[in-house]
Amino acid sequence: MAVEKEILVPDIGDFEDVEVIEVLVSAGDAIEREDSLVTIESDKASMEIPSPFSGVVGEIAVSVGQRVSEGTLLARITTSDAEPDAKPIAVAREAAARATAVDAEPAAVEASEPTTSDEPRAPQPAPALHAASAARTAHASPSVRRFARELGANLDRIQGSGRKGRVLKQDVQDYIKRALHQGSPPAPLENVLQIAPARPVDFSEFGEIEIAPLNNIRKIAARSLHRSWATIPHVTQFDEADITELEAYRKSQQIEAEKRNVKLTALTFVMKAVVSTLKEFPQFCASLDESGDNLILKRYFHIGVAVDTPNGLVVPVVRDVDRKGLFDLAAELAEVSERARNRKLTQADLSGGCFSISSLGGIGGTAFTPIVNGPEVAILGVSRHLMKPVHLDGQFVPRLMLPLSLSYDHRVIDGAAAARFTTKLRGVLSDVRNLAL
Ligand code: CAO
Repeated sequence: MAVEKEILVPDIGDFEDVEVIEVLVSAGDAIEREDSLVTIESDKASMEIPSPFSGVVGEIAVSVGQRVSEGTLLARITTSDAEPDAKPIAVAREAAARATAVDAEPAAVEASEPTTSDEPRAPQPAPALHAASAARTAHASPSVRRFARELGANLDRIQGSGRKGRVLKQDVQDYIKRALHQGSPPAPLENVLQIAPARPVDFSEFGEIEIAPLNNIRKIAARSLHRSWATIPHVTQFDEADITELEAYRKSQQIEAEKRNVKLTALTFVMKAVVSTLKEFPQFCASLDESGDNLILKRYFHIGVAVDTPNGLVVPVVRDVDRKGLFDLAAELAEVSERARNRKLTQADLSGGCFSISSLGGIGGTAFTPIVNGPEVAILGVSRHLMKPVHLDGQFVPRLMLPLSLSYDHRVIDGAAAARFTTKLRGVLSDVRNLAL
């Protein structure tokens, strides 16, 4: 008979109130005992929490960004009756210690290798984020895994000279040396771009330095920006919208905005104009599916807005922009960016976007090349508007021009479509009649 069991965060040593940075399973997944469920990360290290049972995942009770401690419910798993009760994870504390020792020398880490095949696996220091399979099967300490990952070497292909075939740092170095000396293309290297790793530089040789650890927001943003930059073929289309009339209209609404206690900036109009344009260009409001063979077209209009916070960039999502008026949107934008700056955003605030806007208009600059916020396929950059001489009806007239930078995923969007999109967008922004959007 099937039985539903709860999986709680086990004893994770001194780790408390740590952030979930990855959820590795989904509801409905059939999992084996010891399959990793989530990755958690403290300021010092990350680790994976394994399932103590085999079974089928029912509810996932945590999401990325949520903070957990020992005892927090992670998931419910439906197991068969035959599945033995989980043994307490007696080695968790050691595992946590190993995780904090991520940069320790291999020998020191090896001494604490505690797990036997009969025991549930303790939370594991996270292996490579993108090359996890290699790190999972080879025996190596976290520091050696990290070292191999940085060099793009697949641990599975390296013969370990340590106890029980454990791969040591020296083994990785020898492997890389051999690969380079063979003069052959670096086929054994897993780095698909086949770029030689940069030589480490000791900057203190050249002057005084200070080490500033990156906070979690920056680290998580860095990962997704890096993923998007490396996996999406980007092209950026530039354009300018004449917003002279729009600006006059915006100013005419200031008294009403003050009455409602909202700040009506150009960005609110851009959000509405983008949605109006997306309706005509549905492939910009889409994501590629996992196979890469199908485009998932979204019939809703949830727009991500990049917010600059003291802790780094975050992109909360404003939902159903098509159904909201300008003042409501302005109020929501102010509210969500305030929460972003106070680190009060939830995972729900950060998910579900169709298309993102990054506005640097309040700061400056003439144009930039924003990175697509994958799995979305396009992002609009907005720069500072400027009064410019524009040739109209045989003479130069001063017009307020808003620079637009549309980056898009060229696998999904053709250059001609992108040019049509920005042309439509500038048309919507330029014609004050569109303000009754
Ligand atoms: N041109 C000229 N001025 C502009 C403008 C534009 N395109 N857009 C806004 N402004 C003005 C506003 O009117 C406001 O003027 P006042 O102070 O005189 O009222 C001022 O600039 C500041 O605006 P704001 O930043 O408070 O408001 P916003 O609605 O334009 O933007 C938000 C809100 C949250 C998006 C913004 O504060 C922010 O964080 N921007 C940075 C986003 C970012 O970092 N992007 C880069 C990510 S990497 O791709």
